Amino acid sequence: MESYETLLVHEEDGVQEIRMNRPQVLNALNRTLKLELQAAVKSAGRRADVRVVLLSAEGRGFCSGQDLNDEETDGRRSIGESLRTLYNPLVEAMLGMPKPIVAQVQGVAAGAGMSLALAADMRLAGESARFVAAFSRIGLVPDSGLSYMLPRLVGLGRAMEMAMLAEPIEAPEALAIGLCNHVYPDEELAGAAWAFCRRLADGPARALGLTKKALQRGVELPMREALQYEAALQELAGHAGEYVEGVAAFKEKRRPVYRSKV
Ligand code: T3D
Repeated sequence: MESYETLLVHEEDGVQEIRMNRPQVLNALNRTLKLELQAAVKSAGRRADVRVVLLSAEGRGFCSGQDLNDEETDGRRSIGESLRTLYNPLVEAMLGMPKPIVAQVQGVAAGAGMSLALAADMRLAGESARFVAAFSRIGLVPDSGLSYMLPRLVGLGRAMEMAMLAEPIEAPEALAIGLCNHVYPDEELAGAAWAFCRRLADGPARALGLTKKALQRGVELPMREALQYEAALQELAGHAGEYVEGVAAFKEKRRPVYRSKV
């Protein structure tokens, strides 16, 4: 396994935890962290034995977004270039990976840190979690996929308000509006996240990868194309051993055992 300067990586039972490790700045994204996240996520995507990725963070915050001390902020630097080379490939790797990614969010997820949480497939939050679309606070616009993911998760009007006023959305509200999937007491969050990921890792990895694709495309396609796309994916799933095992387990009244890799 690779070693990193700004990440801690740990694997067990088909789950790979990628933990951001710059707690002193609430895991602000400096160049090294962005490059290492990109490398780690791509590597997890390629590894057949990694069935689920857990994106987590060290310390009291999940991620405070772009490290404001790491780059010039005098208005002359090309932020577009920074997004195209450092942030967008990471977000694309997360969305394109045919495996579930779960974000474990405690404390603040701000700016591009919120975008990363939203690029995960599911979000488990601690009671301390707060999501802040901080971009407008410093005169920027939503980036790193936030403008794409946020309206899909919470609806256009709500997303507009969050992006323009940049007020923190606390855990109970985040749960109520679908910004996170579950909220746990902070001290139980890590255990709950691992249990959640282990359940996913016990599932039919190939079918879950296709499910991710189906739902991502389902929110974009016209109804007829969505039906066609489902049929095409189901054709793939139906010819894989997971389906045979799933039905056999049902008939034999036992739990299915899925060993397929992705
Ligand atoms: O290339 C590009 O620029 C691409 C663009 C990327 C898009 C973005 O992500 S834009 C958004 C950038 N992020 C922000 O604007 C957030 C800035 N931070 C904050 O507003 C607050 O720190 C938080 C709301 C996130 C948390 O507040 P709080 O009170 O819980 O903590 P704090 O005391 O402000 O922060 C703790 C430390 O972390 C502090 O350092 P210190 O004083 O203890 O030495 C603070 O300076 C540092 N810190 C927090 N956020 C960042 C940071 N240092 C660098 N960059 C940060 N983003």
